[in-house]
Amino acid sequence: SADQSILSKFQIKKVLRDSTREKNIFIHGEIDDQEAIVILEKTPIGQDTLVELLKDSSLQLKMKNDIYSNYLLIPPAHLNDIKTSLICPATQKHVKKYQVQETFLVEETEEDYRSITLPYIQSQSFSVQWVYNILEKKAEVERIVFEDPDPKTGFVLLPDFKWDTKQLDDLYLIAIVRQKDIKSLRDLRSEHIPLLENILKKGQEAILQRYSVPACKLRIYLHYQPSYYHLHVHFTSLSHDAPGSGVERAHLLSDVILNVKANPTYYQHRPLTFTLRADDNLASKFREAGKLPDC
Ligand code: M7G
Repeated sequence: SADQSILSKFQIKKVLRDSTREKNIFIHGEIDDQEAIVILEKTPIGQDTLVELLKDSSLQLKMKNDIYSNYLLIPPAHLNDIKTSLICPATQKHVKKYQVQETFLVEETEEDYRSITLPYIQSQSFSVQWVYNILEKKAEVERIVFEDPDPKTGFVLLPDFKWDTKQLDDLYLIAIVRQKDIKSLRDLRSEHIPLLENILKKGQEAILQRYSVPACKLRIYLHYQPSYYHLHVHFTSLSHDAPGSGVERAHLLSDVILNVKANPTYYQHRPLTFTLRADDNLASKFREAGKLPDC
């Protein structure tokens, strides 16, 4: 099929990022004259595959010294796969997103949001077509783990793009809200409390049911800034160091609920801090406004 041979047509232009620690590589290239990004990642050794891995692999001794030895273990093919993501056609903004870049911390006031961030979001954020495809059942239909059809408090829960669902070690799901007019954390007000509580409770229940992972093992949060300005909530395994789960980007859903309960317009008025990438157009806007004086 077309999908079988697609990577053989990939012409490498540049390696955007290469992490020996995360064991992944992000490559910019072209497929049939279209810009493309390929992400290759070695996945965790799932505990449930251990017995098979030790029993059915072939083993080559590489070195031995006293009590110490190294082997090369060659697993059966189905335990040796590489998670592969493809974005095609990719925009220049995708290329920037995956390129290693210097980052700056910036504090965005209510006024900065109105005068800098909002116009930027409206003019040049990523398309959310993929989100609408999920909500309208045009893509990933069979991957849905749970859905609540309520137009106000409803959402769709499914595995994130970054999770191949093969092992629970790096569990990663997202809940996409049905309402289309909530861009981000900044838009959340007291009227959204029932929505947020619904996502928290039913999301936890659905993950317990499907994956037997209890709420106390989950990190449930929103990103600010997100890449995609249609409200969604991240559910990641507490034991997995998911990218974007650090304090400069992740806002725990439980804290968000408490903040909005204590102050209905908390997220409209509070300055919010996040990082900007040096080559991001939003960084230029903040710099022009004098918000990054030393950077
Ligand atoms: P974000 O905070 O807006 O941006 O989160 P980030 O990608 O910079 O973290 C969006 C989340 O949606 C990320 O965790 C993505 O991996 C995930 N995601 C992105 N796309 C394009 C898709 C998709 O097509 N399907 C699914 N299931 N998840 C996606």
